[in-house]
Amino acid sequence: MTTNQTGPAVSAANSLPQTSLSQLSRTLRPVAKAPVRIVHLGLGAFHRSHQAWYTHQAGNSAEWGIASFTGRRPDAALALAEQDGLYTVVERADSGDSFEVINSIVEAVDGADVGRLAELVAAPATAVITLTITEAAYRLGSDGQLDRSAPDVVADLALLADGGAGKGKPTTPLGRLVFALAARRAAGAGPLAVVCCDNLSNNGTVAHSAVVGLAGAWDAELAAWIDANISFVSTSVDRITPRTTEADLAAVEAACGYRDNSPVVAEPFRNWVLSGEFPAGRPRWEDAGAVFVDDIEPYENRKLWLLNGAHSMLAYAGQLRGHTTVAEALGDPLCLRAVERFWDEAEANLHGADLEIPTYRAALLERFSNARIAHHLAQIAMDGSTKLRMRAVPVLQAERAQGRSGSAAALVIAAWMDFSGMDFSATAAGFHDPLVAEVSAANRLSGTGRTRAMLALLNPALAGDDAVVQLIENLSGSFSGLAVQE
Ligand code: CS2
Repeated sequence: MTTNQTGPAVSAANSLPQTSLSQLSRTLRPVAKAPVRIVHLGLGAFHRSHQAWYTHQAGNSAEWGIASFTGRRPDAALALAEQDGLYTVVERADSGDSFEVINSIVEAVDGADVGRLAELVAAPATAVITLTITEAAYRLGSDGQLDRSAPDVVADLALLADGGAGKGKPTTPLGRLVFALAARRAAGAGPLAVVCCDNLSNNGTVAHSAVVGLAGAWDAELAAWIDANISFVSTSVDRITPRTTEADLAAVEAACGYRDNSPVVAEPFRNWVLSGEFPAGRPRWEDAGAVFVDDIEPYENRKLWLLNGAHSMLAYAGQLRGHTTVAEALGDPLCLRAVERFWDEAEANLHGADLEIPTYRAALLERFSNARIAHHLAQIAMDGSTKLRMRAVPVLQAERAQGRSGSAAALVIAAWMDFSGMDFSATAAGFHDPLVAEVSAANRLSGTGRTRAMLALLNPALAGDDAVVQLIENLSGSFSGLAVQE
């Protein structure tokens, strides 16, 4: 085992008595807890391996504590609160694991506690709000605007219209955020930065329009205040972080000698590119390698198309071929070939001197084939209708605008369609998508009608293009009937 030198002293494997992480908190928090200056929405594995890790590493980390709120369920907050916010990042390389205890999360809160959220966001010391609420949670329609007809958006708008503090509290992450920003405005606590860390193109702009759209439907003056006072920072985030398993808990206990109920396993690679203003200050994330740029789009597209686009290709093609993890799917020549062809198309539409695409592609192959990271395709396959709008549709559109077919990008969409028609009754993950009802309705059609209806969920303009519909229909079945015998 190796341990990371920058972490608190937990390096002596098995030298500690079997104990829980909370019992060690005094040793592991060498100084007093940092004050809350960051509020996070979306306390999950990725937040802990990425933003919380970067904050822990920042040179001024003692000044920047995070209060992290869960989304739908309280479990992650309860587990983390029981160990005083401390948890282990297991960095899983091909060559072995290293362990580091992270202490930047100073408060872990059930997302339903909207009162505490409002209190913290309204506090003058709070300078940054980070978001990992999932792509689907922005509730964007296929036109890229807030879908005001989504049932939970309708419900939140009704609650907000009721005065927010009335009978109930908003349940969507953005509804909660808008409610909390109203409290900040009322407190006169001034500007801050909202940092979107979800895999969306132009994620700062998207978060801005979704938040202002929701606020405006409630209170036009609040929307104007948000516009004038809240900086929406765009970021490209990257660190492969599969869901934590029981085996991971056991691995930490065996190597570190303490029981951690909330460890997180991640690859050694990490990347964070940010663009935007921080009117109330920020941690020195650059100390941990974060990069601040003026124009984020080329970096964002490189990551969304090459990494996430390939992930989606592998998720659908791989599961149609009977694979379970990214590394397994990449080992299948048919899937690898589909990924390489998709990368060729994406690359032709990525411009920027310092993007170093060949190096980036080579690194991706290495990262994806890290078989010690069991990254489940079923996890990546979720919410395909939202993800493909960012990962495959732009490449297909760019290719066609150049007079080329875009068949590799179309293949991602065809694989998603085929995948959505699989029999999920025997699978634990099932088919998970914000448009599950619409997908089921489309799957009751057949032939061109089905293809067109599915495509309309991603992009109505493409669905109106007969040539694209035909292209995708012809590609349907490319990975079916070829299931690999395990
Ligand atoms: C994945 C991402 O689940 C998914 O959709 O493509 O979570 C991916 O692992 C991260 O963006 C890597 O940084």
